[in-house]
Amino acid sequence: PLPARSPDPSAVISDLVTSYPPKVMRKRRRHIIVNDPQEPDQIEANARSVPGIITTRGCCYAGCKGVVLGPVSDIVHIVHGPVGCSYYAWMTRRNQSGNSVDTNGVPNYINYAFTTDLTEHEIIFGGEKKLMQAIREANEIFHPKAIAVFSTCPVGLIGDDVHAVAALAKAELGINVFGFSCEGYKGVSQSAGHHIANNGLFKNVVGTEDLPEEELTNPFRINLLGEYNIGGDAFELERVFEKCGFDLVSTFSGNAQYSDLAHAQEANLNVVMCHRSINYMAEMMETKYGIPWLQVNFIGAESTAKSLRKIARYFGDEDLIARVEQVIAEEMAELEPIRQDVRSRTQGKTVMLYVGGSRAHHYQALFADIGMPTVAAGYEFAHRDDYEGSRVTPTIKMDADSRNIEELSVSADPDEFRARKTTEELLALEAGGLKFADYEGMMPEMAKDALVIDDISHHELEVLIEYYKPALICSGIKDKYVVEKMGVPCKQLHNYDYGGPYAGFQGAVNFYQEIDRVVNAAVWRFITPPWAKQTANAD
Ligand code: CFM
Ligand code: HCA
Repeated sequence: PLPARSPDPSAVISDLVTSYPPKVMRKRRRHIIVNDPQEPDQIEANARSVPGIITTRGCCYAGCKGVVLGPVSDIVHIVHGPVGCSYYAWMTRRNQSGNSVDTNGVPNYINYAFTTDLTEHEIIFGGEKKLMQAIREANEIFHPKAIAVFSTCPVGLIGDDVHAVAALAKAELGINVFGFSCEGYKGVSQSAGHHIANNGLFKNVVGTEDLPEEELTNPFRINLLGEYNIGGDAFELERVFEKCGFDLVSTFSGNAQYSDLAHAQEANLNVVMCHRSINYMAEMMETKYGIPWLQVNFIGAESTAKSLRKIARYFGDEDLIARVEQVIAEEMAELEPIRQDVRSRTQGKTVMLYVGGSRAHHYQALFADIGMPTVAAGYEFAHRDDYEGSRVTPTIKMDADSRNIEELSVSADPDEFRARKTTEELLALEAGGLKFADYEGMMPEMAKDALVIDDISHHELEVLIEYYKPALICSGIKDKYVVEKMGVPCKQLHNYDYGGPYAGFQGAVNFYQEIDRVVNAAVWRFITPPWAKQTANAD
């Protein structure tokens, strides 16, 4: 629940938008909702930001290259564009890779920034030749398994055909080369880039390799979709999965190598962390390979336990379920004393979260672990389904006599799906009360009367700080220091500042301890926020 002394949300809303011109006011108003978890209201999302408003969103190229493809460590990612597009995306997201250079012969190019460095000459005469030259050069120096090419804004404007160049290079070099038309200006945010990346990966990489039979013995084979190994999150999840007995076939795309993605179709289940960035892949794999997917949240100890149980329940194996329970018990026993101790100092302190397309939801669970209520939250670029969730929880239903599928939640052709499973497997799934894509969203899990704001502007954030005076704000680099100058600590939930991992059990412990230090640091008391100074002057 919200703290008793929370401000009246309707007063807050009118102050949030009151200084805008009428048209902008009407527009922005539709992006702000007073939450009702039982009946989530419709929120305007995934719409164009109002020009002149300071948004924290990123671009299509960022979503495609930076987010979805970038973490794959042994693909050479060539940015076709001016040098700045490559340079300013270099290492800032803190996606990590476990393979050091040339471990087992698998290279790691994460520390490099490759670009064609488009200049005036190419803008006028075209950049395709320079791109071809860059691909050849990268191939000669590094001999990678694959090269991906990413278009930046000018590429679309001058009309370079990156796909034609990639096809020529593929034929010439005999390695997989593929391009992405992810020009920054496309769509309204990085969300468009996620979609383009998903489509390209599915078309050019997934299903191009197989696993040998001996690697298919564990039936609990999963892909982890939408986990990008920021601050080492994927390392912790790999540890937990191994302990539980799940075989992690591939992660899209944290700590991933090209081949992992190329044989991802060998998994039996897709578990989806960041729905926003990778739901397209889950849907396409379900349709083409009959692999069902379910949503998970490994942020927060309670959520991690819940998600592990969900996966075990899906497979329905008694030994697996028991082992998962044992892992949860062990991990919780270690974590619980630390959580209790931290909680004694964090209980009731409030937090606001404005991040991306999934963390503003997921991290609420981690704060709930230590008794910190979320008074307001929003995404930069998520869609309505990420906010409102879906009440549809379809199950598999079988006619036991004819052994036909009567009802199936997956969008795959039922016959094709059945062909991949034995009747016994299907009956077991049905008996286990299997729920496929049981969708979760931000609003159903937030307190009543909490404020939900999409694509928040800097102005609105300042108004909210004055009203709520939260103990902590979670956001990104574009507003971190504005917030801290107002005397409120700001934790970056994109790159975790210098910290992490925060996922899983050990990650949760890291986070509890850091948040404890941040919200209880004396330094914030010595900063006089601007509104306090204004009041003093007025008096
Ligand atoms: Fe998914 Fe992400 Fe996020 Fe995202 Fe991003 Fe990110 Fe994010 Mo920054 S994929 S939506 S586009 S969880 S880069 S690792 S932190 S905005 S909340
Ligand atoms: C991006 C990447 C970003 C930016 C973070 C921020 C990230 O959107 O291009 O604004 O602080 O996580 O690195 O989301």
